Amino acid sequence: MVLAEPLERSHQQYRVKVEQYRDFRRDGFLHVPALVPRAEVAALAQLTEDMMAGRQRIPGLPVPPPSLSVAERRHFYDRIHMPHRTCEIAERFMLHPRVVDVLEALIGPDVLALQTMLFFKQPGQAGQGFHQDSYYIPTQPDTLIGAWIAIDEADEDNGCLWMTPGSQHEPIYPDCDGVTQQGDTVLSDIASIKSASHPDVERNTLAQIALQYPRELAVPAQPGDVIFFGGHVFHRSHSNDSARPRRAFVSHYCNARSRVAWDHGGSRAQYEDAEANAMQNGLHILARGTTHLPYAQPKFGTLCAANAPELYGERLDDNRVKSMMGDEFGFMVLVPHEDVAHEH
Ligand SMILES: O=C(O)CCC(=O)C(=O)O
Repeated sequence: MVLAEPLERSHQQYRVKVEQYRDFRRDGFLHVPALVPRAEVAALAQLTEDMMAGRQRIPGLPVPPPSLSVAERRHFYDRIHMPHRTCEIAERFMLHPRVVDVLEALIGPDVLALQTMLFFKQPGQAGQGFHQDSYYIPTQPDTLIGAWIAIDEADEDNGCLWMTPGSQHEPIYPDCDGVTQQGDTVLSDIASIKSASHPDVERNTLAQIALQYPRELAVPAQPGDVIFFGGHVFHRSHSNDSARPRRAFVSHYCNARSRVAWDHGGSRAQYEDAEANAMQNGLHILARGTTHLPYAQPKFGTLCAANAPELYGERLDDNRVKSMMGDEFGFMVLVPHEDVAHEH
């Protein structure tokens, strides 16, 4: 009998410090420098070059016609959605073990991978105005988090991210302009805003709330840095006013015990039909840990909890209650509760 080789982690584990966990809770975001090796991020940069040149075809997306000039090709895409469902490279970065190490500590231990976006943001391309991600991707309970991987150096000139620290304590403001799927039809007694994500602060009325905060921070980043941000934090980016690209790969996740009705491109009816609303978790990939809810397998076989539970998933003795807690060395670790029977 041939015994299978035991699976091994491809990357050294990233250990989140208690201090970083605290920073994330205090500010609503966490910047982790050099989380993904620069050499690996080059594959994402190459993907964008290949797409713009028409060498790489992503199923379901148009290809720049050969008649376009180089400059026109650079503006052919601004961002693409959900590439992890059609492109191996995107799946690999969505499930990158070091990114998921951080997610495990911040919102885990069980992590469901929901969404991906590849931002091209070439010179002259627009930014995205103030918005809150949980408005677009609802999870119940709301445990949404984004992980923004810098492909290029990002700074104020080429349109880096800007965060409003402390705004993660705000509720979600529904958008009443009807542009997006969910609208505010069932939330008529809640203050609504208009035109979230619009770069013009006169039109995007979420800006009136966001700009009351004393600080808004630019978050410059180097290739391979990852910025994690909660689903309620106000954030935005400005247009790329430099001659350099500002590309980024962004994925969204939630705790794998949250119920997710969302699927990219789902219809409005999906949210209003009680039966359809039941659950879309089975479309999303279990990145880490375990869950009693349905989940999907990664299409291209990237190792994660769904297909390699012995490495990233079910842990020994799974009947015990466990949480991410701070240890005596100042790191976030998964700890069984020895004292669950104790009085609170
Ligand atoms: O990368 C950007 O310019 C905006 C990203 C963003 O706001 C998001 O992913 O929610």
